[in-house]
Amino acid sequence: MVFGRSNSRRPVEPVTLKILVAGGFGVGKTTLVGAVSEIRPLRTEETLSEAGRPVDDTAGVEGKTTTTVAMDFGRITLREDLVLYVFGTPGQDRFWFLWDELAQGALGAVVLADTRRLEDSFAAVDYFERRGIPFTVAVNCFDGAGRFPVETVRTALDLDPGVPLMMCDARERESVKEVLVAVVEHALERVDGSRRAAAAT
Ligand SMILES: Nc1nc2c(ncn2[C@@H]2O[C@H](COP(=O)(O)OP(=O)(O)O)[C@@H](O)[C@H]2O)c(=O)[nH]1
Ligand SMILES: [Mg+2]
Repeated sequence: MVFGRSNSRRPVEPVTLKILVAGGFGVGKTTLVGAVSEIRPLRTEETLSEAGRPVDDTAGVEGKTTTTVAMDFGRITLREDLVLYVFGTPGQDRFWFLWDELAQGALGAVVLADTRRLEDSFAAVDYFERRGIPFTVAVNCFDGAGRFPVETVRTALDLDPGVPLMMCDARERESVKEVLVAVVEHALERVDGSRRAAAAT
């Protein structure tokens, strides 16, 4: 049978999942999306203008001269049958109105954190907790930033025990891939868990 099911060479239609990347200004969201994307990432960066300077606090974000006005967008094929669309959320408070749009249909999220400015990631953690969107926290290990034990970061961010927390380098494709795989696994476990709970009732 030529057209039988056993024809394993038939191209598969991949499942596409949407993942958000959030975290404070300068934490490495644009870098992360750029590191993994197979397509030229869509970026909406602008040179920090004089006008933006009082709003965009660059203290501790040395050498950063651009700011993402709206968002980053990239795509990565994790497996032949699994493609992620990765959206970097805008870091600045004045773009909060975009978050609810971006969060529509998202499977899960990564909250990037910088140990020098952990408080900048509180809002993102809060946002996903409130909306019940599964997320993992990835500490972007900047050179010169203090290395803290994972548990210290967990306590400082007041994370639930079930939230995965990992270290990463937003510039390294393999490191970012590990983070994205962790988010997908975490989100799918949650879906699985609630299915089982529903079946038990
Ligand atoms: N040393 C180091 N620099 C990084 C890392 N990730 C990002 N950067 C730099 O930090 C700055 C801010 O990163 P960016 O991705 O623009 O932050 P965003 O505002 O969250 O999009 C840029 O100059 C990056 O090159 C990292 O893991 N290590
Ligand atoms: Mg950015």
